[in-house]
Amino acid sequence: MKMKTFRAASTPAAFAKVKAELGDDAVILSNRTVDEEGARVCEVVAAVDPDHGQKPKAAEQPTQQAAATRDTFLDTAMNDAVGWQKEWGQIKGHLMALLKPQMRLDSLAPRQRLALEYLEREGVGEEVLLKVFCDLRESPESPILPVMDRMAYTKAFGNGTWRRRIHAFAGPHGSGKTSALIRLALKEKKNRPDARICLVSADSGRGKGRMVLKHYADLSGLAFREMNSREDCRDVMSEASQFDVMLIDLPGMNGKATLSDWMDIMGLSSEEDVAVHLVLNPYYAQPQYEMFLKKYECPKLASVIWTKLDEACTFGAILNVAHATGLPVSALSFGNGLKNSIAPADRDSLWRLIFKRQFPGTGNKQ
Ligand SMILES: Nc1nc2c(ncn2[C@@H]2O[C@H](COP(=O)(O)OP(=O)(O)OP(=O)(O)O)[C@@H](O)[C@H]2O)c(=O)[nH]1
Ligand SMILES: [Mg+2]
Repeated sequence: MKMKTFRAASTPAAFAKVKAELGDDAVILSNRTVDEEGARVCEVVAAVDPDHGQKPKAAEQPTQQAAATRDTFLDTAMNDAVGWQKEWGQIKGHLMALLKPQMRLDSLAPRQRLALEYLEREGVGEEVLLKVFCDLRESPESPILPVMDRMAYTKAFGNGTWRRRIHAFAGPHGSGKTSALIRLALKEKKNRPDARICLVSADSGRGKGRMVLKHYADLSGLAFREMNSREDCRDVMSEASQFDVMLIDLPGMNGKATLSDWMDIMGLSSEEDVAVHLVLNPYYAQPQYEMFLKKYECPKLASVIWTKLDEACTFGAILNVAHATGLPVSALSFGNGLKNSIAPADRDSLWRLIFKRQFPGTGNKQ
């Protein structure tokens, strides 16, 4: 990864320099205004993977003989990840077309059939429906929820449930990362008034999010730090042991940038005590989820926080993402106000939301 700092009189001029030198694949790591000999200049730190997009040279391509081993074959296939995924998607499509007629709903108990039909209307994907169908058919006498527990589970955010001290909020632009972070921090403060909580803004590109975070930190007596470079990150991490909880507001990833690369560049990937929570809304189209899950995939990913539930009319995406990632749901947000609009997720609230459209603790229906 090649990293470089660019300075110019304005942000567009600095971005133009980045593009001219590092090309379109450059990832913007920070963007701020600095003082240079009395003048205000824009400073942009950008990085690019020099190997990105380069095809291996002919001499480096595996020979037919070498490709004969299983590992080399797999490596070669995975290097062509786009083609491989496309093919796998097609194979899955064919499999589903073959399996769907086997999914005979009349072989289920009536209430099981109703539950499955309901989930289908909620936008639960075919692959997930088939799994639910098989599980239900295996247990015709069983109530629905114990079977559904195999599809999705919760791990409530806060209140000492999580062993990790540092929690980073990642996700697409505007998904509700900063709001969720602030509201969960305030909840934690209320539940544990003695807890030492630090809010960290790593989203320097978006002045508003940073200001809002600082504002609430000042207002509520929480510590506030900024993290715009690898050095800042190292400093913030060195302070982590002084806090009980550290909540980091990560930036949305632009263009081809991935969270995993960003974490590597910032030095966060090697931090043991970090859990990343993916903040998503339940009303994206399925291909969009697939894209986000790739973009935000990283070894530290530990849960999904669902926000803007109040703006959604179906909740099937929650099960689809749980199935695709195997991650628990840690919080549910259902309003843009500060009060009574977010709740740590628990089993009861998850299934009430999905099957009854009730928001946590309110009994309110969508
Ligand atoms: N209706 C509704 N609005 C929400 C919810 N959570 C957040 N919002 C609103 O969504 C908008 C974006 O929220 P942010 O917290 O700024 O989102 P973000 O992911 O930090 O956005 P960026 O930093 O710009 O990427 C704000 O207007 C929030 O008030 C929710 O659960 N319901
Ligand atoms: Mg934000």
